[in-house]
Amino acid sequence: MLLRLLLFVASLSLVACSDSKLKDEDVLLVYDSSALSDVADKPLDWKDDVQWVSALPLGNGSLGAMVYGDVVLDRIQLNEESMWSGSPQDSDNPEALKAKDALEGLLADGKYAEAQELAACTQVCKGVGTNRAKGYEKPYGSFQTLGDLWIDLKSGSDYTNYRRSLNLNRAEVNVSYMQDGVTYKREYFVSYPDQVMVVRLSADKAKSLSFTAKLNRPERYATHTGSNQLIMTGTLNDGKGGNGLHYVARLKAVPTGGEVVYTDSTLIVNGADEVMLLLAASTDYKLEYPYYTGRDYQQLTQQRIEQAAEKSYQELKRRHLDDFMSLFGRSNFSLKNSSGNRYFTDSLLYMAKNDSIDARLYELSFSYGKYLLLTSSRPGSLPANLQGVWTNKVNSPWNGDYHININLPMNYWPAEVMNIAETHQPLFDFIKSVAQPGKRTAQVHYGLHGWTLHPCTNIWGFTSPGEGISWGYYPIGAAWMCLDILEHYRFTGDKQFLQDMYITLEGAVRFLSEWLVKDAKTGQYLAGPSSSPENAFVVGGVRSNLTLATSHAQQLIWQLFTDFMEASKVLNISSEVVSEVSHKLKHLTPTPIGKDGRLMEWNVELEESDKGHRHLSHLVGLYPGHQFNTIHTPEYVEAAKKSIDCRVEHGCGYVGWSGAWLAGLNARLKRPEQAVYSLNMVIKRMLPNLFNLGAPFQIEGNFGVSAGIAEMLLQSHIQKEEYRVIDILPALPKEWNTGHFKGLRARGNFEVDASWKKGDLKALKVTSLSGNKCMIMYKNNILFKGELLQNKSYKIDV
Ligand code: FUC
Repeated sequence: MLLRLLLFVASLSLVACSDSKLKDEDVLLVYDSSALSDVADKPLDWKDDVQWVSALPLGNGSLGAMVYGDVVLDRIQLNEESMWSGSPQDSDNPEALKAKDALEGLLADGKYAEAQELAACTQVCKGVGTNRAKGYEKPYGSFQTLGDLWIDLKSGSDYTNYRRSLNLNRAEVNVSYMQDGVTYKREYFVSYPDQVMVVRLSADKAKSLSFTAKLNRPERYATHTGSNQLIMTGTLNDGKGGNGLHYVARLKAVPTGGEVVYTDSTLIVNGADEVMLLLAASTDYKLEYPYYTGRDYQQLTQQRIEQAAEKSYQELKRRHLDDFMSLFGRSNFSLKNSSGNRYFTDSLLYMAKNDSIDARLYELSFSYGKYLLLTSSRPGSLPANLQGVWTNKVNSPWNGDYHININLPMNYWPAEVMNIAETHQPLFDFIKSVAQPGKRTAQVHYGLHGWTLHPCTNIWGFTSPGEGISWGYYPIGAAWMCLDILEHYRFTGDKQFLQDMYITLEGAVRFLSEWLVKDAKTGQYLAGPSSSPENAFVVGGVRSNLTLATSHAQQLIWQLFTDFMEASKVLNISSEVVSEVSHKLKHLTPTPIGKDGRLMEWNVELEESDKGHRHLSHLVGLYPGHQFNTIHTPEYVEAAKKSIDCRVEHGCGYVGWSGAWLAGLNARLKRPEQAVYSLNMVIKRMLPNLFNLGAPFQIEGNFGVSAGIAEMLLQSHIQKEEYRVIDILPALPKEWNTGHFKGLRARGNFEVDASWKKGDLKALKVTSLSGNKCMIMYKNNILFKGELLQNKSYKIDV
């Protein structure tokens, strides 16, 4: 490490005047030290976690792999998106409805402590719910590791020239080293078109490859051989004392030279020149309410592996690269003062932790979020969960589930702006699916129409509240989940999609519209009993969480209703729900501003128990929502600044996603230095493989950072009359003095490229993919106002 740092210092001037243009193949995480193998036999302890977050992630939405790349005993930790324990459960609690009116009454009278007590025994799920994040042996379940592929090369002699890298542009890991005069290479990728993982081992001397491969997992597995494959199968715990999902993983070797022998527990290769390993895996899970099962996983995986084995390595690779590079390459971001790839990723991180953030790390962070979304969320897959598609545990942190009160929404913040809207599809399929059990929850808990869900959900359609009020009572969940629907439409202009999602959107709207409480004095509409995740206030020394009309709930409802009205207008739909929502939207009680000028978190001035709380829930209307913005609501913008500054002053931002959220908020406030400061908080704490550190690894911080960077470069959330406002470099910090971005998307279906030098915009190209009107702004000046013809690129005078 020391040597690398010295090299860095010595070559700084060289870096500064070098050509900073990012070449495709430059988007790399690169390491020169081998992952350690001394913890290989202890798969679940903390030491292993340290190794795990040094391993390099690959994936295709459904399959995930973490490549350790060790010379002697390679380990590839495996995931399959639906490896979930648990099973469907009825956890809706009829006691909730009986107490609903009393709860509203107590809150209307300001009797918060009593309300909290009543809620604690009524407004929670029936049964054990998520089991407070230890759901793996309960019906709630947990996302689990598929296990490990071990490749034991049994060669203990010294090696040199070790290098391990992850090429983000090609979604490929490479390992190379020299041993006994032979250069060995390994290439790993997970193919979306062929739905298999491919590992090629090669050497520059014939017959040099001999190894034994195994598959195992921490529990519930057996291996056998058949059809020239090593096969691992098992059933997962259903959480009710029986068996849940069935799974299979199949491993096959295609050698050049040498021989392959399969036993019931191993795949042995002797004296090959080169070997291609193929792995396919699946469970019998189906995203179909109410049973969630029925996929022919055996047949599917058998077909996938045999079809892949008929193709050459080159063909599989070409198909993988054609698919991945065409998506990844649509956008990029590059800074002039970046060091390119001269420095190893761990050196860049080491410097960052010592307050010297190389511009390269911003570029990598931007690209990494894009990479991780493309590898954990693709059409046909489940959405990216709390850890994307990667976990090495049987009980993942927070069950590796879907948290709605920030984490799942943040996962998708970069999807549209980074021009990879395809990654958004799994979220929409999932929303449609949870809307079904969510209908039952809306009826049982609230006696209302439509559907809802609370802060935690899983692949089994769990939509009830959690078992604790402070975090688990969140009737507003569907509102946040559904915001992505209109965002996708605004970015793509896809009316068919909007039509397809309308009923689901209407269901969420219907529930919330009925849930509103009319204030007898003002006639305004207040959100029902709700929390401001996961903050508390203190009254008379007692901590409570619930009030009517929390700012968070009011803002989400405003956004959802606004979105619904827009969708109804686009689709030319008028209905009773539309008229009702149009009326209620006009009479929603506004977010109040406090005596100290801050945007208030609750609808009366209450002292927050944690002034630096990590959640920024009462600012959701500023970002990612559109309710508050610099053009239409300057007074709220000022109040938001005060709220944010107070939060930061008291320590907010040190949880990855929280810092990333602050970056986006500050970008919307056009505060570049605060935005980059927020990003730095997250970047400095990244794990060795650049995974975001939540408390353990949580992926939404990675996505939030990418989205935050994009928000600093380009904004399009404001519609002014018939013009979409496209703001170029709205929050450019001095650290990013010279650079360019390409292929970012703006709402209204525009694609934008820009370059700048010494802080000034130098070139700008805008393409309208729908032929829409826009107003292009730079530093508060209008560069262009008018209509752009469809599919024509315009160079805008700067
Ligand atoms: C929310 C957050 C926690 C964590 C969890 C997964 O509940 O408050 O910090 O991110 O989700």
